[in-house]
Amino acid sequence: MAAIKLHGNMISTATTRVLATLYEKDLEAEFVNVDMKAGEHKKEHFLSKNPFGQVPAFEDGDMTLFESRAITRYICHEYADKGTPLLPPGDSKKKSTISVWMEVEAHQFDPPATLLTWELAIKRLFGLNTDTKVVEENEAKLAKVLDVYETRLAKSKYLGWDCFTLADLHHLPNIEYLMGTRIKEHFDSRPNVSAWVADIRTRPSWLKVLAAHKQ
Ligand SMILES: N[C@@H](CCC(=O)N[C@@H](CS)C(=O)NCC(=O)O)C(=O)O
Repeated sequence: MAAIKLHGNMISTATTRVLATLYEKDLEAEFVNVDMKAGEHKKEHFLSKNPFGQVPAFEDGDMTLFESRAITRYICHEYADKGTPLLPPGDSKKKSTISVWMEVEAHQFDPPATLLTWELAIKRLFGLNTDTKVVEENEAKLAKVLDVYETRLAKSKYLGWDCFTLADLHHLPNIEYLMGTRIKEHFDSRPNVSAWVADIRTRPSWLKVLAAHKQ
């Protein structure tokens, strides 16, 4: 049995963020499906791993973690010598710049992107009605974030540094959902953003996540 266990659900953006990281790092892991429809994530067994009752939870031997972005950082530090260096070594200027763009993803991109993913992609999967007011508000917020990305990506091939890092990877789950919605236009109409999206969506690690999702 693998020492690493990822407890999650393939519909969950936070789960696939961690899975993509494991694939980038060439790590063997056991995927433990959490049946969210049955409310397994709110049951005691799962709450002992994530007290907020949200997926994912992560185990590596006797270490248990939750919060997808903390888990991806842990994987990168613990397995620095394996696979892609998603947090590449360097001076404080390099590390801090990557860190800025990881924060941007978490605090500027993720809030509108997650709401749009929920309203336009996930709700539809469950036959729920879309709240058009929420969509309008968050579409405008996301467009402003993407304007900043367009400028940044004119100077740098990737967001965090000149190579693919966690700062890029963290975006993939929401981008994937949004590319199946009319929000795609906002990515396509910005040439640098569009080239970046095409690049990161075709990483072998992400294609492996998508293949696992289809199974
Ligand atoms: N900040 C957390 C968010 C986790 C999260 O929101 N998980 C969602 C699925 S993507 C969930 O479990 N939702 C069910 C719920 O909140 O009850 C992370 O990055 O791990």
